[in-house]
Amino acid sequence: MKKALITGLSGQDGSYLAEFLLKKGYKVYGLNRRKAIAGLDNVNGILHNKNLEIVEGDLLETSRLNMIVRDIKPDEIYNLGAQSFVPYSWINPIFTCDINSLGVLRMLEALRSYSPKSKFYQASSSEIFGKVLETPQHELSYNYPRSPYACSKSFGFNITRNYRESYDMFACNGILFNHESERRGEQFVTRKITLTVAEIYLGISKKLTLGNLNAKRDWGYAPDYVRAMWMMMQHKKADDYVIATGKEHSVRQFCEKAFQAVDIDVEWKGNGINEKGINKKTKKVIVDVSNKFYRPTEVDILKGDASKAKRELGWEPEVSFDEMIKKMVKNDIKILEKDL
Ligand code: NAP
Ligand code: F7E
Repeated sequence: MKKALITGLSGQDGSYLAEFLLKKGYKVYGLNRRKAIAGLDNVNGILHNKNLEIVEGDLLETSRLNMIVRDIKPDEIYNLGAQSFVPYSWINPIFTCDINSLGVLRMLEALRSYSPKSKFYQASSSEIFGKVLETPQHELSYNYPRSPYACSKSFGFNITRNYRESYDMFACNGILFNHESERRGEQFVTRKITLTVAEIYLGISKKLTLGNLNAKRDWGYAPDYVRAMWMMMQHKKADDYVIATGKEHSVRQFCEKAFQAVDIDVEWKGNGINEKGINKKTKKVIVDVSNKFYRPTEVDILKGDASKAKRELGWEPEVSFDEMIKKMVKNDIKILEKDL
């Protein structure tokens, strides 16, 4: 039976990946850091699976990581653990880099010392392209990070490639563009929108307040993206791959689609901080803009070129942008209705 270690088990991707690997017959070890309240909601459905083992540990703690890798000697390690919220990386930049940069290096060093044959996947990010110099972005596009988070991920990307080349380790980077789902954290813009749309639909909230409506992202569906992680690890040689849909949408367009999912049409009036989204039927303001959600430096547009992953791995996304939004809104309505 193959053994996989996942850091970031409790997160969006970690939980989907654990389900995916359990279905494939893996023994899965999930790294989990201690919290006052368990916080394992995303993996509730698989917690009692005998092939899932929770391993206590933290990407900040070198000796514990060494011990885990030495004792388990996993066939595959998926390093998904991270401080993943971009705005928080300006509030706590050193903490962010300790987890997202040094955490990667700690894992690679643990592997090099105690399990050099383990395959390693690093959760790299389209944020490394930041202030893009070409569109769409591919594996060799220039890195121009625009936040401490993006800088930390750029280090993680580079050190993974360097260990692959220096020590002949099977270490690959998945450069994943934004991917969302029903399990997306509530602070990220997509989930914030679908949850507030569900609240407005149910009469719990009146208005959605956002930041930069013009920002454009290449949004895909998370379960499609964890499948790509596994495919990279089964490839004959380790490499770096962009995973993306190749289509970009603005935050404003995401909002329109989410409201359409509950039969509300939005029309826009004004610009920048004064822009408002108005319910066409009732004429009430249902979206406004606040400075609070703007960032010191913004990533205006991201759009990925996943042709290498399609050609070499045979990967294709299955769930469309529209389908994903409908799933997210529907699920948020279901969650809220339980408490009504
Ligand atoms: P997420 O939902 O925020 O999950 C992050 C995970 O990391 C959580 O399980 C969290 O555990 C864990 N973690 C945080 N600090 C840790 C530490 N010090 N030690 C060990 N684990 C720690 O993120 P996601 O969306 O699933 O993303 C997975 C990975 O892909 C992340 O590395 C992210 O940066 C990267 N990524 C995400 C996207 C995207 O669009 N989703 C795109 C590109 C790259 P707690 O429950 O304890 O907080
Ligand atoms: O912001 C704009 C915001 O926080 C998307 C992480 O998974 O993907 C994610 O990072 C855009 C930005 O994600 C609000 O300014 C407007 O331009 O959902 P987000 P992100 O920063 O793209 C990458 C690939 C990762 O690697 C990260 O880990 O939306 N925006 N108004 C807003 N964003 C938020 N959060 N909240 C707003 O109210």
